[in-house]
Amino acid sequence: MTKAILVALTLGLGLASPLCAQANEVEVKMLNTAADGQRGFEPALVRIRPGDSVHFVAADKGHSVESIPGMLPNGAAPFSGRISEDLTVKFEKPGIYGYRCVPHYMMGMVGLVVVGDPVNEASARSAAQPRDAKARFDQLFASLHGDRRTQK
Ligand SMILES: [Cu+2]
Repeated sequence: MTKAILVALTLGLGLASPLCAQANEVEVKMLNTAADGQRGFEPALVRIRPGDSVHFVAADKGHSVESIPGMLPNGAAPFSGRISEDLTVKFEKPGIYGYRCVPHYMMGMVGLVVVGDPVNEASARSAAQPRDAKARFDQLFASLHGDRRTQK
C-alpha cells in the first residue's frame, strides 16, 4: 500500500517537473580576446529554455549588449545594456535572438541566444548585417546545426 502511494507520487512528480522545473541562468562574457582571438562574446551561442535567463558579464570593459532589430521572435521585447555594464535578460518567447556589442558590431562582435525551438530562424538569418557581423552569424548558424566545418 505504502509502496503504491510512493510510486504514484513519484510518477506524479515526474510528470509535473517540466512545468515547475527551476529556471536556469547562464553566463556569457564580453571579452577583448575570445576563443578565436578576436573581441567577442563567450560563448557566442547559447541554448536555453523559455523562462531561463542570460547574464551578460562585462568581464572586459568597453563592450555592451543590445538585441538586433529583425533578429527577435515576433512579440519579443528588445533589450539593451550600457557600455561596460552587466545585463541580465530573461527570455520567455521561444526563438532565436541575435545581439551585438554596439561599439564593435562592425567588427563582428555578435552572438545568438536560442530559446527552445528556433522558430524564427529564417527571418533572423536574412536580417541585414555589416559584413563581419554577417560572417560571424553564418558561423554561429552553422554550428547551431552541428556543422563544424565552418568553425575555426
Ligand atoms: Cu565590444
